[in-house]
Amino acid sequence: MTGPPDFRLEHSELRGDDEFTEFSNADLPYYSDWHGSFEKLAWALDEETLRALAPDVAIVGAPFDEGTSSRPGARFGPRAIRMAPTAWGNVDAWSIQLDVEPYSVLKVVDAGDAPIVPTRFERALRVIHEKVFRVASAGPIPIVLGGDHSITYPSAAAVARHVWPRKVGVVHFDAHADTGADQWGNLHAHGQPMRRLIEEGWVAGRNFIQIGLRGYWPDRETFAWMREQGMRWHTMVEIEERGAEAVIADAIAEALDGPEVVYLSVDIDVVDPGCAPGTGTPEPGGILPREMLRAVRQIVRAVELVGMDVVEVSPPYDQSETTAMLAHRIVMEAISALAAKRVGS
Ligand SMILES: [Mn+2]
Repeated sequence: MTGPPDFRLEHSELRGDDEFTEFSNADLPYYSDWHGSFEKLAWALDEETLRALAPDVAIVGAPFDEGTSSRPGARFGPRAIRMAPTAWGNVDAWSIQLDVEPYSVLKVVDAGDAPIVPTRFERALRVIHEKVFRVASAGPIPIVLGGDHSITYPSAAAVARHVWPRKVGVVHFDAHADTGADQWGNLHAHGQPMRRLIEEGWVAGRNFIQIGLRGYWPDRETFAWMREQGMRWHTMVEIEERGAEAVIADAIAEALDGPEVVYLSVDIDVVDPGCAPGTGTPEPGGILPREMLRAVRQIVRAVELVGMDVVEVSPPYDQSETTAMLAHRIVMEAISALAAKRVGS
């Protein structure tokens, strides 16, 4: 009698040079792109098309939520944000807030999703990095739709790599610092991206500025690590006491204390869950949508924006598409602010 077979738990992720094109569009999961572009904008799915169209801004989807620690669903974020019922898809769109017609000033395209497939965590982060790097290298400012916050590590690193040797400051809106050492042993889950960006040297700690922190995570030890890195943060309590506009002005100055350019990362959970319920790790007591939109306008007009992401929209937990609409509007305010800056309105 021979014994039972060995339990061969082999690593299932393939390794190869062609990971990016490993799957055809038809192979990608149903929630990946191809349903409709952001704002019905033209697609620019490959580098050749991007270079031919020479856009100012390109939307990129990162449908990935395997970094979540609590409620999943952010893989459906790009699709929901693209399809938010506030989309006009109208070249005449005029911003009442900024007195500008964004699409008559800027060329904006949708570069589609990074070719992510579920169950392959590391590959997902690699193809996000590659996609964002390819888009940025072709010219436009990438605006990435998450996905959970783990996508900011490959995305911000891609933008920092593109602008190198210029230094990037980060303005990061979030209820949580996302600077944890690991999450059940995983270094790249959605509670770790900011720590990896600093540890690996993509962004200097002192130019990593966080806004909206509150609640009960991370712990004291993690905040001590953040202090050692020279990180600066503005809690929700500070916003309550000083008002958002003054706090944002400080954050801009701190991010640009050295660097010339800024990457903006918006975790939708910085907004109060009463106004943005569709997210994985809600934290009561957040900012209002109008403060968020105003902050985006304030920042984008003041800095040279080189990249941006809007993350943690989880449509299965959303109500009446409220959260997807807000995320859509955050992107719209950034595009309109870029346009307003261009024409000086
Ligand atoms: Mn986050």
